[in-house]
Amino acid sequence: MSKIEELAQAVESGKYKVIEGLVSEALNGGADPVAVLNDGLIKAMGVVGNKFQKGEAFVPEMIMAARAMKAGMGILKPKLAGKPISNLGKCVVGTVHGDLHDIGKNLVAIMLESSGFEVIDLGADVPVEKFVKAIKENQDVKVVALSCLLTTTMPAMKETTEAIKACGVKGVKVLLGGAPVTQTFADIAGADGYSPDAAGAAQLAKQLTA
Ligand code: B1M
Repeated sequence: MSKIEELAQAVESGKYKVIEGLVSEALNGGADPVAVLNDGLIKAMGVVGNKFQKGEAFVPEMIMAARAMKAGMGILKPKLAGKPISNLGKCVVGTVHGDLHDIGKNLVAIMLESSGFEVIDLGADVPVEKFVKAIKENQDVKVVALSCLLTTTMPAMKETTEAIKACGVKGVKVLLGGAPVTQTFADIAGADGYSPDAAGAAQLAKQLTA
């Protein structure tokens, strides 16, 4: 079994205490950080999610897996982010209100930062007003990246997008993403773009602000 497979199994089993060591071993053994992320951490989270859907795993298992993912990201983040190449302006990032999922949002923040944006991360379960306040209080906000993981919080994506567009600060691009979101939904919500993954979100942010 490869180190990455071992890592994925440990995340699936929620063995968060061994994750830092396994990520370090994989990296020291020459594994590509992006492969460690995609084939190790993210893949395992998908497996846990599928088990949850089938009633084979429950919320405590999801919490353990999320804790494992967080431990792994602590080691992986510096390898993924590197140093910002330039200052492309500010991006406000957050998971919309009602939604506590923040792992994908954190990845989006890392990718934006590594692309040269200054990231203002508002966290998860963020009220509409907090996004608007962040845009008004920080000059040079070019992009707002909104995340949601629940179908029930998709309306909050639309509500937040509409409030940002109506807040009086011109030129701010709104990007949407997260498992239930599609390009069609992003169009309906009035957003400027959609990306299925974190790397794509950073690319799109650069394109839209070039
Ligand atoms: Co929850 N959960 N969860 N959960 N959870 C899901 C999302 C679920 C799909 C599981 C399932 O049923 N298969 C399901 C949602 C079903 C639905 O709505 N259709 C679900 C549910 C039901 C729930 C609760 C309601 C469970 C309950 O209490 N009964 C509850 C809701 C709490 C709340 O938010 N109010 C809940 C709670 C939790 C935990 C707290 C236990 C934990 C979250 C911990 C945390 O985030 N700190 C958790 C977890 C871990 C999951 C799963 C297993 C993993 C999510 C994850 O982190 N994936 C998830 C199942 C799954 O996804 N397979 C599940 C890894 C992450 C890297 O992927 O966030 O999708 P993701 O990000 C991707 C892309 O989506 C994209 O980029 C990333 C990849 O590069 N992306 C963006 C994300 N945001 C973007 C923004 C962008 C662009 C791209 O901006 C432009």
